[in-house]
Amino acid sequence: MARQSDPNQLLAAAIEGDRGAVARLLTLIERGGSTARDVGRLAYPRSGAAYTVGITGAPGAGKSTLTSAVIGHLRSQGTTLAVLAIDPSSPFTGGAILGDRVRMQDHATDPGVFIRSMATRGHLGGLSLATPEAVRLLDAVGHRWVLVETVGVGQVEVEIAGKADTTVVVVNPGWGDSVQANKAGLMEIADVFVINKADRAGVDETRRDLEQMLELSNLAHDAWRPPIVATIGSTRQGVSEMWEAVLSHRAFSESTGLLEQRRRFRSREELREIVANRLRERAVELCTGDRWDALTEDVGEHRRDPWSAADAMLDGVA
Ligand SMILES: Nc1nc2c(ncn2[C@@H]2O[C@H](COP(=O)(O)OP(=O)(O)OP(=O)(O)O)[C@@H](O)[C@H]2O)c(=O)[nH]1
Ligand SMILES: [Mg+2]
Repeated sequence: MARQSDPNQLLAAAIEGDRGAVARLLTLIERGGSTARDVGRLAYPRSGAAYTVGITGAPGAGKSTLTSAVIGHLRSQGTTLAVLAIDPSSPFTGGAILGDRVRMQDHATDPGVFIRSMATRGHLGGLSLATPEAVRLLDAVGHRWVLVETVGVGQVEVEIAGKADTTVVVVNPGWGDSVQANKAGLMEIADVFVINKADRAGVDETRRDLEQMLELSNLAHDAWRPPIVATIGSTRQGVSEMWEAVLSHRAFSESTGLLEQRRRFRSREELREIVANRLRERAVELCTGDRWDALTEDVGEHRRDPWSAADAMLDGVA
């Protein structure tokens, strides 16, 4: 077995198909810090061939059920894949993740699927940097399809969800009344809409609502128009149509240059975030020591305004 913490050896083992090594590397990424950066540097040159599909929507919309159905669909065609379930709040051993595990356990012993839940609570820059890094690792060890399940509630979650090559937004009949999702944000990132729980009433109204919102969003005539697919996750009804819609979007993105354009945009944003994060870490280091104590004392005593105190702290810092 590879030494437990050496990223080089772990990556070599992971590329040879050692699933434990992949899991261990993902844990290192999850923890953040300098080891996570080492893993990222090693994985980077080997990445670039995977295609990522984000599955997002309100809590309980059926994302995990659909993900599990998509796994079944792809595995029946002999396609291998990796799945990341991103949980923004629970720690790695938390209960919510167990829920995902339970629903995906049909696939637990299938060597053609790698499933992992990720949580990165408490890290600076946490999820938004760890998610692309985790995807890159799965890419580097040979996965060609990576599915990422994220909850589309807040701004940050929706931003993470929108970082996939194709984003599937899962809604339910009666979505119009739901307050548990960032609707405007989800409308913006959707490449495919899925109305799941189509066994319930209100599918046609929801379809009309979505179409109306698409009309209002003023899509350019040559832009991709997100298709709307109805599914029943629990019986897999509509799941092959949902996957067909993903494949159509992929073909459109690849042939029009949209994919390339999105990936460039994403890498620029990631770089910007890494720089901002480094500066934030540097700020934490900087705000200690005698000079800091003296300046905070001055500001506390109203002898000095915080702006000039900050200037004094930053004096000589590049
Ligand atoms: N009636 C009905 N229930 C469904 C359908 N799809 C999923 N469910 C049920 O809806 C519940 C939530 O499904 P999940 O797949 O866990 O939803 P999720 O979006 O992954 O939930 P979180 O990860 O907690 O945000 C479960 O009890 C499913 O069995 C469907 O098409 N119809
Ligand atoms: Mg889920």
